[in-house]
Formats: sequence, structure tokens, C-alpha cells
Amino acid sequence: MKTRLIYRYMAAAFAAGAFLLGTGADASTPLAAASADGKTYDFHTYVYGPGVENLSASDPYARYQWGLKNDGEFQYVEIVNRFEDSDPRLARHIDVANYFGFPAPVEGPDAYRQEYITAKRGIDINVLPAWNQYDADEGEKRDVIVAVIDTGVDVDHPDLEGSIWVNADEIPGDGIDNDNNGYIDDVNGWNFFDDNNVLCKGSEDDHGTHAAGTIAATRGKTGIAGIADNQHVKIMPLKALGTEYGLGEETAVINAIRYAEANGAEICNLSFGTSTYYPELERVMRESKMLFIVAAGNGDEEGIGLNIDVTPDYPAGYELDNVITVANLHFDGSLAESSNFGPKNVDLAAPGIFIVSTTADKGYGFMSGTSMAAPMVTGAAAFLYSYRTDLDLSGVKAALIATARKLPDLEGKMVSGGMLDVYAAIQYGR
Ligand SMILES: [Ca+2]
Ligand SMILES: [Ca+2]
Ligand SMILES: [Ca+2]
Repeated sequence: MKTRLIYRYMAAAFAAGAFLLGTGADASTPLAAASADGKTYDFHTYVYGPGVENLSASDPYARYQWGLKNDGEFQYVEIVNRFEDSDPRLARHIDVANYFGFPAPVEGPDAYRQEYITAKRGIDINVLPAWNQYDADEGEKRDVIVAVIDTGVDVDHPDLEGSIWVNADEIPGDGIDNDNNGYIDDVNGWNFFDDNNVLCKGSEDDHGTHAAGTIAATRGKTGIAGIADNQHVKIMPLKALGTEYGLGEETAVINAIRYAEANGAEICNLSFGTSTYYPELERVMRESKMLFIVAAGNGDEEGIGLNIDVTPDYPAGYELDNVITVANLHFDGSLAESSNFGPKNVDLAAPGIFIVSTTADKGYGFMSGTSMAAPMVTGAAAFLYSYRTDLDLSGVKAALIATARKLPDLEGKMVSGGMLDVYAAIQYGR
């Protein structure tokens, strides 16, 4: 039995019992599954419990975005059952209690203990001063297209209004490939998983929608705030993964990369991976002019982070100049226990624990994992590339790594030894 994880907001307005509850912390995502059509789905998303909790649509969700502004108000509580190996009856009792966020009235003292991780003020991507500088600067900004190769994206989400790439040369719904790019009615992107233009099928597309929101949800309007300015940064949704487990296969991923590049994307988020080495995928990525931001992965079957320099995971482990690999930072400034790392193949860390963002069917939810950390860097890369028109994409990569804020727990575990700092990045070289 797994322990249950509970996350709570520490502000006084939240009375006891108003915890945000997880639905379970089962970290096991199937590494591969065979489908009825004979494809082997070897790529999978990097996300783990507590799953998605939809919140009330009228809440100001930005206050939960600790990754963007950390006031030290969050606390993570893990209730560890001391008896789970010795007394299954008692363990079950505690587990039910954990689900509701209260200690169970179990017989005997100390049946459980709680472990806390408390947020540290300032452990965030430092985006507010960056926005202020950007907003005050009337200089020209570059238009940037960001491919999100993932599960699908809810392109009708109100918080993504104006954030989605539009294929201007394609006439919707006429059954004709007007722009002759090989895809019929690809108005906003393409679904390479099902080979059609349906970009959102429901909850199986929460993962991609979540990434899109972190990168470029509308700022200052409703729900959450995306990192990049959606007046200049547009998401190109390319669904290459599907099923409730977020699985996919190589061909869809490669075709999505080729589509992205052919249709103008310059930055590409890849929040998935596999332990299998695919030389063709590596070649396609190497030959691409895009900058890829890749999740480092969520560790082994026990949810313990791996050194991918030793135990590779791909595409995080491809040694390519146009890849930034991202680890998952907890809100106390530590590397998340489940996050992969690697002094050679991982570049920097970004917030990835209990990240609130958009989900399918116009929802919002918390998700955790390196899958959530990578879009933080992708949003920052797009913001930087749009703002700093003097930088090319290799300059964007150099800036993000060179200006990462060093943290003791990250030292020696990744190239930069630090976390994403957007404000520092936009001053790069000045
Ligand atoms: Ca077309
Ligand atoms: Ca058409
Ligand atoms: Ca918003």
C-alpha cells in the first residue's frame, strides 16, 4: 500500500478540513502497453499523483501558482503509516483517514507520523519583475510558435483564448487541405495519435492542456496566468500521446516534430519519454532547428529519481545541443524525490510539484511531475525569445542555463546546479 499525499494551503482562510486532497499517489504509470491495432506505445507522459482536482471556476487560481510567486504559504504533508507492513487492518484504517486529511482515531499512539515539506518564500521562477520590465518596454516583440507535442490540448478553454496557433492558410471544415501541407483541416494543429484534427477528446488530454496553460494561458483575465504573453506566443497543439495513461509511439512523435517545424514552430515542449533508445527520433531531433525543452522523467517504479547519465531516459538523455532537459523542483527548493537528474544530461530545475493549470473540458487542476516542470522552462524560453529579439535559440538556451539561480540541493545534479529564473534570464548578456 502506498501512503497518501495531502497538499494544503496554509493561509488562514482555509480552515482545517479544507485541504486540497489527492485521489491517491500511485506513481506507477505503465511503461508500455500494446494496443489493439498492434502499435507498441513506448512513450509515456511524466506525471504522477494526486491526479487532477477540478476547482471552482470562480476562484482566483493564480494564488495557487507557487511556481510563479512563492510566498511560503504551501505545505505538503505526507502521512506515513508505520504499521503498513505489520498490521494490514490498521493500515487500511489509516489509509481511509489519510484520504480525508485527518488522523484516524486508531487504537494506540503513534500509528502514523507526518512528514512536512514547507514552502520557502522566493523559491519561484521570479517572473513578476520580468513581466513588469516586459510590459513597460515598448520595443518590438517577436512572434513565437511553441509546439506542444503531448496528449491533446483543449483549444476551446477560455484561459487559452488567443493562445492557440491558427493555421491561417487552412479553411476549417471544408474537407480540403487548403495549404497543401498534407493535413486536411488542420486549423490549430494535428492529432497524430488518432490521425485526425480532433485536438481534445476529454480527460485523456488533461496533460497537454496543462502544459499549454503553464506556457501561455491568458494573463490578467481569468483562471491562471501563463508565463509567456499570448499576444506574441502561440501554442501549436500536436497530440502524439493518448489513452488515460498518456502513451504513444515513435512514429507519431516524429511526424509531430516534422509537422511542427514545417509549420513554423521554433520551440517545442516534450513532457514525455521512454527508456528505449530510438536512433531515428534522435536523428530527427538533432536535425531540427527547433529548441526542445524535455522533461527529465519521474524516476523508477518506486518514484525515486534516477541519474539519467547512468540510467538513460529518452529524449532527455539524447546529447543534443538543441535540447534543454528539466528536473522537478519542490517548493522548498529541493529536488523532488521522484525527479530524475544528471550532471551531464539534465540542465536545470523548475517548479513541478502541485502545479495548477488548465485541464480539458475547460477545467483546472493540480498535477505534479517533470512533465509540469518542463513547460515552465518552455514558457520562459518563449517569453525570452519573444522579448530578446537579439538572441537566437541557442542564445535562449545559454541564457536560461547561465542565469539559473543556484540552489544547494541541485548542485552536482545538473549542468546549471540551479532553478529557472526568468528575470535573470532576460538580463542575460546586458
Ligand atoms: Ca492543411
Ligand atoms: Ca480545409
Ligand atoms: Ca488567465
